[in-house]
Amino acid sequence: MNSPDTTVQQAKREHTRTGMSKDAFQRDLLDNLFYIQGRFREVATPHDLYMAAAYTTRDRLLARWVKSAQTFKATHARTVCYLSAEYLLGPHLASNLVNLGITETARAAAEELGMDMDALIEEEEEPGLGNGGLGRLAACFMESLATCQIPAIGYGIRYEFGIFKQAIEDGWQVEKGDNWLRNGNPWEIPRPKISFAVGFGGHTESYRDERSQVRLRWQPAFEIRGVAYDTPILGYGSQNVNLLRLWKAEASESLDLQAFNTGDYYGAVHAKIEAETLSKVLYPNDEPEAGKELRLKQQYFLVSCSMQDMIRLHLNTVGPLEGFADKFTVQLNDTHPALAVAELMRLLLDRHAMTWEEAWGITHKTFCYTNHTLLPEALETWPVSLFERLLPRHLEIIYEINRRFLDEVRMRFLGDEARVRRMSLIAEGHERRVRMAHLAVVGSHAVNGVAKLHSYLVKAMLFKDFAELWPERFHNVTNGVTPRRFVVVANPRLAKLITETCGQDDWIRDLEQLRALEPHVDDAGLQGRWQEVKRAAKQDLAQWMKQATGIELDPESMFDVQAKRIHEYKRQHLKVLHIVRCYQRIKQGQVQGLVPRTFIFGGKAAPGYFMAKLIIKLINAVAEVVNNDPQVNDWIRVAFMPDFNVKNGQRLYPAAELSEQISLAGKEASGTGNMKFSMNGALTIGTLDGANIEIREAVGPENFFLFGLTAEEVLQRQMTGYRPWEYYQNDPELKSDLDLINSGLFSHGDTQLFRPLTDNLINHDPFMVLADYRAYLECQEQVDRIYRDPERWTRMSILNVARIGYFSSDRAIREYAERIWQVGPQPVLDTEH
Ligand code: GPU
Repeated sequence: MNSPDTTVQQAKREHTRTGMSKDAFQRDLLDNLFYIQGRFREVATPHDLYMAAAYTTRDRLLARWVKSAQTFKATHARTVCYLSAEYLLGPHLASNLVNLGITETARAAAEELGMDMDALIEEEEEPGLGNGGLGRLAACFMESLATCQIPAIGYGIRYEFGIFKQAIEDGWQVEKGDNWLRNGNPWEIPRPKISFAVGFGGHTESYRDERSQVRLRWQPAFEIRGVAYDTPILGYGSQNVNLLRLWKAEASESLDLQAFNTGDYYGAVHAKIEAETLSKVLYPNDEPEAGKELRLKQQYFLVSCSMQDMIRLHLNTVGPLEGFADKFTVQLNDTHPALAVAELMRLLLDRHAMTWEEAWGITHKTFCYTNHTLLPEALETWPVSLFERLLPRHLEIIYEINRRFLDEVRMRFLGDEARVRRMSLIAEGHERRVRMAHLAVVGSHAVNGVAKLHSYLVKAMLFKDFAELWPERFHNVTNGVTPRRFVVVANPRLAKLITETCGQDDWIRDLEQLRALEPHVDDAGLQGRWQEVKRAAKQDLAQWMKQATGIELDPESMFDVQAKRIHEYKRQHLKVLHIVRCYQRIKQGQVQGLVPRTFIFGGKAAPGYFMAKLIIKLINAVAEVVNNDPQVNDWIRVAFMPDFNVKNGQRLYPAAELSEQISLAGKEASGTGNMKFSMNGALTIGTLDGANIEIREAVGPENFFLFGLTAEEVLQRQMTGYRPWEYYQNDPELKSDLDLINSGLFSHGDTQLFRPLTDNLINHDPFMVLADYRAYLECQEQVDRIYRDPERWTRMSILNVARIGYFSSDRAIREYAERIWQVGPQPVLDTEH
């Protein structure tokens, strides 16, 4: 509370518009309500109040933003450009308040006006500009870059419709449009002056330049424009603000003009609409869209606008482009932006008249590439014919990159034409295709995977030939997540308890300091409070779930959660088999040793992924039977959280006690949900896959429930021939669980509904669910045993948090900065504006 005296003094010192005191915040809240929303307190809707709070918060970060831009300009700071087709940002308000350090001030200001800050925060609709882990990683990285004071620009697409909203109807997933911009977006600033033409189609031609050199140029058939929309990304405990620059597609003016002049009004408007479809919608698949022309156009649109913008910035600040790779380092977030390699080459060759050698030297020094998957179906390739039609100049450049590259391969591996074919940027076959991953590896000086095992497999399997040619190019940077959003914002009670126990809140910007919890692990006082914090979060979730789904959760039971995209390799159906087993045991009276549990699922299925949608239906079908059977619903309940997104994830992580990370070993590149759960005190049951392995090492094997085949065993089984039906025939419980699913019990007598799923498991089982079933059940019994000893469980939970510091995205960013980007911090000073 400010006394009247200090308030007066503060008001004098403070900028009248952006003061950080409670009174200034309060005044501006009302001011913005009036001048921006045109409302007064009595008639304002919760959404009006949210908007007023958002603008009030935005005003307060603008000074930092401008200061950052000035600093980076003046110091010629080396800048990281993160190129990503996805940013799964989550709501901004709460996290910006935390990073500005004014959460309590804003809360108090709102409260005095009779507003509930939590209700305002709840009003915000999140920008769902991503599918899952890859998009959320980009968002965590942007926040950590600012926290680590590394100048960065995130480039992406301003999709008008983000990832669909998921509703559950009759147990099935139903997709609803995500019209997130409907009510306006207070966090972005449009930059109509920052816009670039992007060409498509047409042909290439040669001409003689002023020095009579023969050069090539591209004459596109049509052009559209990309316009910049900027969103500031705040760091925590630093004044640094980084830029997220998203491109919106619009009709190019020249095209408009042409049509209007010829009197073709309809044609002109139509062309505009056509152009705008380019950034209309995010592809809702976390695998490439086979042959979708619009998707390739989106990728090129992103890449072309971003590379042109970097060149503009370079010419404006540094000057001649020779030093481009010293000013910028560009990270390719998977292969979606890999075309940037060809686009930078084109710009340097055709627009800036460099020689091939000069242009390639710069390009190769500029790019780095992160691979996020080993799944063959997720590796992007595009038909050469599509390139020919859409990007003829880029295809020529890719051919020339390939020609020079394959010469190098031939020199190193004389006579090994099989290797040349394997490594080529072009896959030969009945339809020739461009391999985007090969383009990314050849065009970058650093390639990394996202967890130790994954990076090892990238080198040993996926890019084996490349690793033999260029071993020094390959790295590992294990993923991380931001503790600001996933602990401080999502779980304020836990944050408070940690701060009180550690005696300070430095852990928020230096997560390794969570170690200070460890000496207190046996302290009964801490354990009691730790349990209360978890209990309160479970109650919050139960309340939300009741209102959202009608399902009543019992906060006394263990909350066992699997939340992630629905995918066969992630094995949500293995979890279902466990639930069916529990159901049968309870029905048969075998409740000895069983612990009451609530099974909670969350996750979206790609709209065209039939099997994933059937898994959702199965979960809800089992839930319906289990939850309505009084014989079992004291023991177990099942809930499917609709529309799992960042916002809903923030409700889930604090309440989870058991985190399900049960993918088939070797399939999950890293996983990042595993880190979010553990950071909130959930214990993990998991396979030796992705970052699970490193989490287990960090928290101690005795504090992690491990089961299942190793990646190596998986490969062996697959080589010697895996026969899932043998498991089905030889394990009576497994057989009975699968048979029960087919009995119609969960499907109102329909014995065919789940056949595609069960038949696939019994006859093919590509992700070895049946092979890991028994080990999984046994491990779950171990979970029950330990849960029955709350002290022991709590101890393990505290140790998970105390030792999870490594998985902060700040650590990941520091590793990229040192090992991949060679870039250091550029602090922005806190001076009067
Ligand atoms: N991932 Br490729 C996605 O979310 N989308 C993709 O298109 C591809 C990968 C995920 C991985 O599945 C996950 O294991 C990883 O933690 C995450 O990227 C971030 O690296």
